[in-house]
Amino acid sequence: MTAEKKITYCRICEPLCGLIATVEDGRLLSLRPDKDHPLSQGRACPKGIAFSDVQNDPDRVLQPLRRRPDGSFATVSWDEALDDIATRLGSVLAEHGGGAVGEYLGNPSAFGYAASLWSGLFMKRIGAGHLYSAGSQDINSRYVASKLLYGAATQIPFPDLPRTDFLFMLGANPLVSHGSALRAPRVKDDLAGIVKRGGRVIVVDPRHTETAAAYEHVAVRPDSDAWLMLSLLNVVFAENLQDNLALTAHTVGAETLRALCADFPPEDTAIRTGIPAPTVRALARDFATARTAVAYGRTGACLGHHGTLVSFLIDALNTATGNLDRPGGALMSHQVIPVEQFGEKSGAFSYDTKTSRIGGFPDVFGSFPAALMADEITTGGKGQLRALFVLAGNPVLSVPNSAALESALGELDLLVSLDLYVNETNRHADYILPATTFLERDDLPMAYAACCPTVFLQAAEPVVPAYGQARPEWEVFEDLAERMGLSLFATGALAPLNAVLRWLRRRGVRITPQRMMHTLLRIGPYGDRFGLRRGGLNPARLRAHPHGVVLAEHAPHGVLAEAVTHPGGKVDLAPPQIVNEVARLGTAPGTTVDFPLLAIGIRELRSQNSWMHNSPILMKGNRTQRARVNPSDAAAAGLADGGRVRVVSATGAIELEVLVSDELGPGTIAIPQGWGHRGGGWRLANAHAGVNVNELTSNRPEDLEALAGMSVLNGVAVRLEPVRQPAESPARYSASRP
Ligand SMILES: Nc1nc2c(c(=O)[nH]1)N[C@H]1C(S)=C(S)[C@@H](COP(=O)(O)OP(=O)(O)OC[C@H]3O[C@@H](n4cnc5c(=O)[nH]c(N)nc54)[C@H](O)[C@@H]3O)O[C@H]1N2
Ligand SMILES: Nc1nc2c(c(=O)[nH]1)N[C@H]1C(S)=C(S)[C@@H](COP(=O)(O)OP(=O)(O)OC[C@H]3O[C@@H](n4cnc5c(=O)[nH]c(N)nc54)[C@H](O)[C@@H]3O)O[C@H]1N2
Ligand code: SF4
Ligand SMILES: [Mo]
Repeated sequence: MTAEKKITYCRICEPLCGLIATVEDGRLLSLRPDKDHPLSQGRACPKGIAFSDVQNDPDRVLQPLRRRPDGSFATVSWDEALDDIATRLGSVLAEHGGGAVGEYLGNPSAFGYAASLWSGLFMKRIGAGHLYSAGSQDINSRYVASKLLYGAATQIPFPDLPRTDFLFMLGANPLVSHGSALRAPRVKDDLAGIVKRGGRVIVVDPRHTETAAAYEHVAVRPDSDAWLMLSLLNVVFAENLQDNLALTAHTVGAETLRALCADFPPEDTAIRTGIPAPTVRALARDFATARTAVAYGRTGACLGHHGTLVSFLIDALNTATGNLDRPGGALMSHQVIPVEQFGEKSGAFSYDTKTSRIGGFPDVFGSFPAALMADEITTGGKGQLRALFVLAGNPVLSVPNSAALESALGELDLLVSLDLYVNETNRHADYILPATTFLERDDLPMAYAACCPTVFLQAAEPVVPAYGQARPEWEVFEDLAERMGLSLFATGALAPLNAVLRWLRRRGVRITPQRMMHTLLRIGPYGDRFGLRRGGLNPARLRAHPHGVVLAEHAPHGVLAEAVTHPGGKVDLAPPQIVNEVARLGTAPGTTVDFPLLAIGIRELRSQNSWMHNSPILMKGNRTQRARVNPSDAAAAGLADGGRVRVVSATGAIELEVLVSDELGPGTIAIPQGWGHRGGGWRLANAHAGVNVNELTSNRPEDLEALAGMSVLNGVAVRLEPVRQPAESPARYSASRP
C-alpha cells in the first residue's frame, strides 16, 4: 500500500496546530505542520512533530494490564479486566456507597470531548464523591475568578492579540508554552505584530524568560502579583484614569474596589513585589491611556497563594480601564459548540455548592483540590476514598507532596488508570487500560478553544486505527456501566439536553459522545439548525473542510450582557470573597529564616508536563534538569555551576544539578517540573529520571489557596544546601534506547 496524507490537528497543547499525518498500512510514518491550516499556517512545535514517537512508542501500553502481587504487570483481555473492575467497584459501592469512589482527570483529557463527558456521566450515575483534576494545579483559580466576576465560571476573557496596542502579560511564557487559555498558534508572530504596530508587550515574571527577553521585562518577586495588581488599580483610581462610562454601564462594586485598592499605593507594595513605585505608576498610566490595552495572566498568575484574587484583579484592571469586551482589549470567550453554555445552565460548572470532607474547600465544577487526594485516601470515616479512576493523568508527579500521594495509593481497594504508558502513578494501579491516542480518535475542540481571537472550527477524524487493543476511554465507561447494569442517561446531569436526547432515542439513535457533540454543533450559534439555517455548520460541512472553517475573522465584542449571568447582568467588581481575600493579604514576605528563598517552576520547550520524556526526538542533546540559581544565592550557599544542590522545603527535599544564572533575581530559584521518572514503562524517561519538584510542594489544607483550593506551586519557600559527595553522576541521554 502506498503512503497517504491525512489532515488532522495536534492535541498536545492549546493552539491545536494543524498537522499532516503520513500513514501507511494503518501505521503512522510521520507528522508535519499543515501549511494550509488557516490559523497555524505551517507552524508546529517540536512536541507536535515528535508525537510520532509517542504514537509508535514500543513502550506504549497496547493491552490491558493487571498488576500482580509482586508489582509486575500481566496482560489480560478486556473482558477479564472489565469484569473484574465492575465486580470490585460493585463491592465498594455496595459496602461504602458512591461517596467512596473517585476520578482524577489529567490534562490530556481536556483535548478531547468524549472521555471527560462519558466518565463524568458514569461518575454522576454512581454518585461518586471524589472528583479531582489537573485544574487545581493549573486553572481553577481563573474559573473561580470568572464565577465571581461574571457568574459564569467558564467565561474566560482572552487578549485580542491581533488588535491590541498594549499587552500586559503576567505569569505566562507563550514563546515556550505557546499560549494557554488563549488559542493563538502563531503567538510569536502575534506578539511581534503588536510591537511592529507601535504597541508594547510587558512581561511580568520573576524569571527573565524567553518571552521576557524578547519584550519589556518587569521582574516581580514570586507570589506578589496581588500587591502589584492592587497597586496598578490604586494608581488608575487615584489619578482618575478609570473609564467611568464603562464602570457605570457594566459593573457593580466599583466604589468598593476603589476603596480596597486605596490601601495599596505602589510606594507601600514595592518592598513586597520588588518593583519600584515609579515603574508601577508609569505602567498604570501607560496601560490606562493606551488606545487599547489588555492584561492577561496564566499559570504564573494562578499558582500562588492568592491565585483567584490575582486572576480577578487582572480582569478588574481590564474592566476599570474600559478594555473589557472591546476590540484590542479582552474579548469574552466564544464557543462554536455551546458545550459550556449547556454546562453552565445545567449547573455542571458549579462553584461552592458543596465542600470537601477534608479542609472544607468549595467545589469547582463538582471537583475538589487534587492536593487533598492523599489525605482523602488515608483518613477513615464516611466518604473515605477507596476506589479511584485516573484518566490521562500522572498525579504522582503533578500534585503537591507527591510522596504522600504515592504512598497513599497503595491503600486504595481499587485503582484503575486509562493511559498510554505505565507512568509513576499507575505503576501502583490494579489495572492499566490502554487508551487511544488523539490520532486514533475523532475530535472537536472544546474548553480553551473558545479563547481564540478568530472564530474557527476544525473537526478531526481518526488518522490511524487504534493500535493493539487500545480503546477510546468513553467506550470503557459505557462498557463498565453496561456490565454493572447501569444506564448512563438516568441522571439529571444532562437535564438541559434531555429534550434532544429523548428526540434522538425516539428515533432509535444510539447516544454517543459524537452524536451529542454534533447535535450541539448544529443547534449552536453557527449550526445549520438541522436544515433551518442554510450554510450553517454540520458534520458534512466540516468533513468538506478538513483544514477547518474560519467563521469570523474576529471574535465578537459588545457581548458582555449575554456573557454575564449574574442577576442584573453586571460584572461584580467587589464580591465578598474578594473583599475578604484582600483583607487577608498579610505583610509576611513568604520566606522564613529556615527557608529564605522562593522556588518557582519552569516549563520546557521539549517537555509536555511529565509525559513526553520517552521521545528520542525530544530527548536529544544531553538534556538534564537543573535548578537555576542567581550568582549571589549560589555564592551564599557555597554552590558552583554544574555542582549539585539539595533543595529543602518544609515538605521535602530533592537533589539536582545547579545552573548558576542571572535570569533570576536574588532570592528566587527556578526548577523545571514534570521530572522524577520511575514509571514502570517509559524506559528512556526513566533513564533521564530527574527529580520531582512536587516533593517540595505542600498538600496541607492550610497551605492551599483559599478560594479555589489551588495548589501553591510557585513561591515555595526553600533553602539550598551544597551536596559535597555526588551520589552518582547525572544520567545523560545516549543515542540508543536503554
Ligand atoms: N510543581 C508544579 N507542578 C505542576 C505544574 C507546575 O507548574 N508546577 N503544572 C501543573 C499543570 S499546569 C498541569 S496541566 C498538570 C498536569 O498534570 P497531569 O495531567 O496529572 O499529568 P501529565 O504529566 O500531563 O500526564 C498526563 C498523562 O496522560 C497520558 N496521556 C496522554 N495522552 C493521553 C490520551 O489521549 N488519553 C489517555 N487516557 N492518556 C493520555 C500521558 O501518558 C500521561 O501519563 O501538572 C501540574 N503540576
Ligand atoms: N513546551 C511546553 N508547552 C506547554 C507545556 C509544557 O509542559 N511544555 N504545558 C502546557 C500546560 S499544561 C499549560 S497549563 C500551559 C501554561 O502556559 P504558561 O502559563 O504560559 O506557561 P509557563 O511557562 O509555565 O509560564 C508561567 C510563567 O509564570 C512565571 N511565574 C512563576 N511564578 C510567578 C509569579 O509568582 N508571578 C508571576 N508574575 N509569574 C510567575 C514563570 O516564571 C513562567 O515564566 O503551557 C502548556 N504548554
Ligand atoms: S504548539 Fe502545542 S498544539 Fe502546536 S504543535 Fe506544539 S504541541 Fe502541538
Ligand atoms: Mo496545565
